[in-house]
Amino acid sequence: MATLQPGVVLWPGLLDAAAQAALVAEIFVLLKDAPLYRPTMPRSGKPFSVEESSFGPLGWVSDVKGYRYAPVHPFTGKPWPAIPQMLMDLWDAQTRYPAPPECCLVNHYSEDAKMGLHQDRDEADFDAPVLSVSLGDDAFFRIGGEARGGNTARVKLASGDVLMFGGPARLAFHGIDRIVPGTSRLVPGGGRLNLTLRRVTKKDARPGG
Ligand code: MD6
Ligand code: FE
Repeated sequence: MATLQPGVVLWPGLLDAAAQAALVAEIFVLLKDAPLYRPTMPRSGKPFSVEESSFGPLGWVSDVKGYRYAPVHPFTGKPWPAIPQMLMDLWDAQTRYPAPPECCLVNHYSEDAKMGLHQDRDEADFDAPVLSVSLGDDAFFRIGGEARGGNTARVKLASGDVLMFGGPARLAFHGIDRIVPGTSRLVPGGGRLNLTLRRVTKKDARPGG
């Protein structure tokens, strides 16, 4: 385990090869029901270079109207599949947060895909960390502080690595500069999958207030 900066914890290779293979197999079954699609940027409508889907009661979506969480897939109109139990257990073990994640965002990177510096701030609950699992090809992850334009550090994420963002880093800017194509044979068709588990609503929120 390594603390990269206050609130950013990396567990290199936390998932072994068997766990990674089982997880990828389960994800591809769920993606038949909730296919990967290419979201678009707010306002400009420019397509993302990554493809996305989600699992759980709320999925993260982006289109010309903005970023938000939605209970159904934007193209199928169906509820998202449940988050795999293995990821629910991983959330409990690594975050010890007293409420379950509500969204597992799936990002799929083919060789030219990247993700610009961003904050994860569409959640109502910033007390909960975000937990991220990397599968497949290596990627160069960039992390900075809470202000855009500050110093950043770069770390290589490999298949099976688990990263947690919370506390003082919950709103840190971060992104993926690029992946390193061909460094893994785990993901069918190549590339990288990243799963981010998020708590979206406040843990003591009750329907109707
Ligand atoms: C990625 N990850 O690794 C993108 N967000 O492909 C994220 O955007 C991310 O890894 C919040 C917390 C951890 C992350
Ligand atoms: Fe993020």
